[in-house]
Amino acid sequence: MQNTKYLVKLFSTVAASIFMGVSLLATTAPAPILPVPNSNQIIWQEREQYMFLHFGVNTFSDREWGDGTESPSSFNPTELDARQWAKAAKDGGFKMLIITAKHHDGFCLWPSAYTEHSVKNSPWKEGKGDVVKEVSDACKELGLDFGIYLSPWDRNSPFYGDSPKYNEYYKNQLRELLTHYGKISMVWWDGACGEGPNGKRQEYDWDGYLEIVRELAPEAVIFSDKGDVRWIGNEDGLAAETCWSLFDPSTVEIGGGTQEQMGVGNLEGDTWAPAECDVSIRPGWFYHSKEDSQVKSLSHLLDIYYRSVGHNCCLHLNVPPDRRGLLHENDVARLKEFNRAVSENFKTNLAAGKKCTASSVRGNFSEFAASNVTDGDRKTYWALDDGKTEGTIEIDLGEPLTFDLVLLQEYIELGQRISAYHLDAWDAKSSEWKEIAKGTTIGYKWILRVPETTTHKVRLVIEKARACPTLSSFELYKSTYK
Ligand code: FUL
Repeated sequence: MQNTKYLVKLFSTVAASIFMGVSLLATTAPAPILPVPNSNQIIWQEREQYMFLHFGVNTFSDREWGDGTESPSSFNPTELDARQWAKAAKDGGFKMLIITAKHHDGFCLWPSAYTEHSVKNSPWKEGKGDVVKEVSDACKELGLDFGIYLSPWDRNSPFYGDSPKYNEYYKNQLRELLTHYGKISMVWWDGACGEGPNGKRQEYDWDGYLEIVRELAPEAVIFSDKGDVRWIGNEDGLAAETCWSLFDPSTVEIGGGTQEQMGVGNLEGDTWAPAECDVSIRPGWFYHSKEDSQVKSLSHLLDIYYRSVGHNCCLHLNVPPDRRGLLHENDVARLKEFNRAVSENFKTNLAAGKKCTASSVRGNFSEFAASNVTDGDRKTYWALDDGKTEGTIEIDLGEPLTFDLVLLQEYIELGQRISAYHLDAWDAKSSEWKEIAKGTTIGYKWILRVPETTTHKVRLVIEKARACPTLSSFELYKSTYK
């Protein structure tokens, strides 16, 4: 008996050492520094931009927040066409649509079996319509991902404030949405909370809600103050000059996160929770005809783009359908312009395939060569040896070229590492390096807008990092649209 035990132990020790030896030989890559993104979060981040659709009874009452007393008969779009929404999103370069299946007024855009306050009691399609289905079908048809906003705050439900009863109601609605419409890629939770008709404040069962999403929509990321994706802390679509995807959820209450807590993230955070920048293309979230002339300008949207997608976040741009059930012509035209401008500005990477050299390369392995940053492949990266947290990478353009945008990416699969850097351009006249930009974080993507610079050499100097840095892109562009 003793002998058998000994042999089993010996065998497992030998097997473990062989396994470790093999994996050490096979992985020369830097060890991940925690926290790191999961696969859903990577897919989310790579979408970069997706669209919000605020639509419901507010569209017809001309309000931003309904109080729950609106009659379902007010909901009557005359030409609703979710394909038009999806097409406009696609033409704008957006990869996913998120619909307000239920906003704070409690009106449901799908025929929920748990309430009468829904499209089923509206004149639209004689009560036989389902907006959520139309949007999810349009997304499938046009190859977009689809997600839902389901407001926990419900000013119509008689159960609201009777906490267990309302939680059950909310969970039932979640189940309906997560099982009837195919793949759900995002669940968007607003933290707003109020009192019910009984004068009591509703206590949400966030853990219970979460369990349902994980079970029924395993591919979905959850937007919440304590979610897979956090809020950037403002509704202007703008991230700060430092933006960590690392976060410490214990510092916030759901619905209570401030810009200071949410914006920068936490260098010491133990959770990967990158930020989303949400903003409306118009002043309001819902459609109001008086705002037809207030659609954000192209330069405003570009500024938002640089400070959201270009600041390690995703952009969630709201474009509200109007009373016809169409996106307004002005918004559709602006979306097209926006996509044209972004595509044009980032069309020609002046550094592509140019000669790159670095202060050092991890183990001198070609797998981690400096040239990985100019090969246009996010999955290949330059890396330094363990313990090295400073380094320089230089691109020789071969001739003087002019740029005003610099795009940097870390290989976030191994964690976000870099915390301070600067960018130098070679000044041929004085034969010295001149600093043209300074930064802190990079993460998935950071875009630096620099003064128009003409040079034949640029370098990135990494000054500080949480662990040996990885860099997958170092690209230079000259913008056409400002
Ligand atoms: C806020 C809501 O109160 C607004 O109406 C809108 O839905 C926005 C996206 O979130 O908290």
